[in-house]
Amino acid sequence: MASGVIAGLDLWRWPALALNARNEQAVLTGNHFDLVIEEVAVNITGRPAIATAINGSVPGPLLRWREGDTVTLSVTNRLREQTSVHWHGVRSPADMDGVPGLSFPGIDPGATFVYRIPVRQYGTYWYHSHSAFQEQTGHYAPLIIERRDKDPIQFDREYVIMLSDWTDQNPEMVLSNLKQQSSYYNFHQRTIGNFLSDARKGGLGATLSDRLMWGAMNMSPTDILDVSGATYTYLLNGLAPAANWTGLFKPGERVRLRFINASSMTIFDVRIPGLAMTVVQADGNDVEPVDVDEFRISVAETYDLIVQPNDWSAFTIFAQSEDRTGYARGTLAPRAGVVAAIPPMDPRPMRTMADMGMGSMPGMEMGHPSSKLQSVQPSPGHAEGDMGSMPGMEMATPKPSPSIGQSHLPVANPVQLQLGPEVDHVAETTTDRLAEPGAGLEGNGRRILTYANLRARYRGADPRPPDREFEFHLTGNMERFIWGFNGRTFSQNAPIRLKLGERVRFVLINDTMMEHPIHLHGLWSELENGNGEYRPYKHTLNVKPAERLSFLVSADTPGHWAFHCHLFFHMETGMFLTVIVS
Ligand SMILES: [Cu+2]
Repeated sequence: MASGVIAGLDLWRWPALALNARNEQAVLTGNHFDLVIEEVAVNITGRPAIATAINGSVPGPLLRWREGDTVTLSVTNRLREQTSVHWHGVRSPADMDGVPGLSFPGIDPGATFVYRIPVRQYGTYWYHSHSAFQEQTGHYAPLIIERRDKDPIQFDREYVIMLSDWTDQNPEMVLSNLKQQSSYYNFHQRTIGNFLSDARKGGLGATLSDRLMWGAMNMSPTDILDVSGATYTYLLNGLAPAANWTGLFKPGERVRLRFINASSMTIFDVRIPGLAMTVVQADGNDVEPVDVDEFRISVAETYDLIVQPNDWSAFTIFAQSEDRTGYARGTLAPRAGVVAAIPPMDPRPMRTMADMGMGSMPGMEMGHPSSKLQSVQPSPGHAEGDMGSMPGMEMATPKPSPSIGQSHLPVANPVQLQLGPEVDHVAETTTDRLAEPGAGLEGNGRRILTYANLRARYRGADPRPPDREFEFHLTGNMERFIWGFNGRTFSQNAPIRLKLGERVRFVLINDTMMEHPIHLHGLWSELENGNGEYRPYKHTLNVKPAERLSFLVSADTPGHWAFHCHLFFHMETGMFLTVIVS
């Protein structure tokens, strides 16, 4: 089934829904908030389903806090299972961070838990469950913190644009399908027809060796996102595309759009055809304005943009999933009911040898599909793997990338990766990819935001260089759908221990061929992207396949903190660590 057919079917079902869909979102302000978590009946796709809602809606109510206040939030659990609320990107005391089993017990059925948070920041954030499968079933909502000082960003009106992915399937079933067959939701596997046409274009030998190589790795270059539009409906402020969430403007106004990706598994590419966008914040922190035509927003990230529509036309907010199996859509319009064209989706990206970490290896010999997995012991300085003696792909000894350009400290915990059930692939070469737009966005003629463009508006608060460096390999076995750090899953990994007050560097090395949005709770992640003291402060860093990047952390708040991939099913299957600051 082609994605166009899927989208077409959904559109066919949606018009009736569009009539009663809600365009406006509940907003709660002040410094005390009452939230109730309960199941509600919804109809998002044309079929009735049950969602986990906050105060009866999906997404839940927008909370507006004010920097400098202390807020209290009473959260009442009316579910039959435990719940929790995690304030994503908010620097709170650890026992208010809301991750059950770390510095917080969770909220039992029938119980009310009161969060108390001194608000020490501003910007666009969101909140969501950290319990069971609740986030995937609707337990998420936006959070805006207003600046105490005058906001240097000028705008006449603002809208929150919350993107998410909805499935009528039980998420436990989605995960079980992925575990049985990781390509379950991937209808774009290459066929014999593709093979013949590729062979005509690229020659039989090249095509055959390409197929053998991917086959030897049990991988497919069409593995872009694990869960696709085959089961997901992509939502903008809780509404399906045909329901067309609409925000109004008067021509000439500066409109601030606060984009939040509250998806469980979906990375979006966002543009508003006909409008230039100026990026002014990333993950809640001001950045030097960057003019773009399009940006990629990974799961859990937020970006604030200014647009200035100057005439009486409508504009489509178009957020296509990275794998191009569907899109979320809304409209900016000078009056209700006016719509603009929906652009066609871009071509589906394909993973490349660079994504495999094979970019710099000419003449790789393939054709050893049954070669045994080798254990590898990567360490800096042991970069020249003995390639000749190892068959196929599995000899991969990761090489430290020379391209970050930072002076590297001795690694605090040298990482040893064992190929086996938890790791099916290790990138041979990992590189700095911060200036690359990402899979599917190269060469489309549009100006794409990259991480290299993000320059903080203010100098970093902690000028100290790091004392220690920690290396984290992002690893997985795609076939078995197991994900982890350093070749181990959550239960196999010991916590990372930091001393209160110390300054450290975290190095992330992506040995997989998928993006991973890595989120460190409670502490800022200062991305080392070449902007010196003007490093952007982020809470979630999207790491590309075969990418190596680093960020600095000031361990200034004690407690047990979660450090995990924000792709929901990657976290669930092991890509989760505990960081203890004491
Ligand atoms: Cu991941």
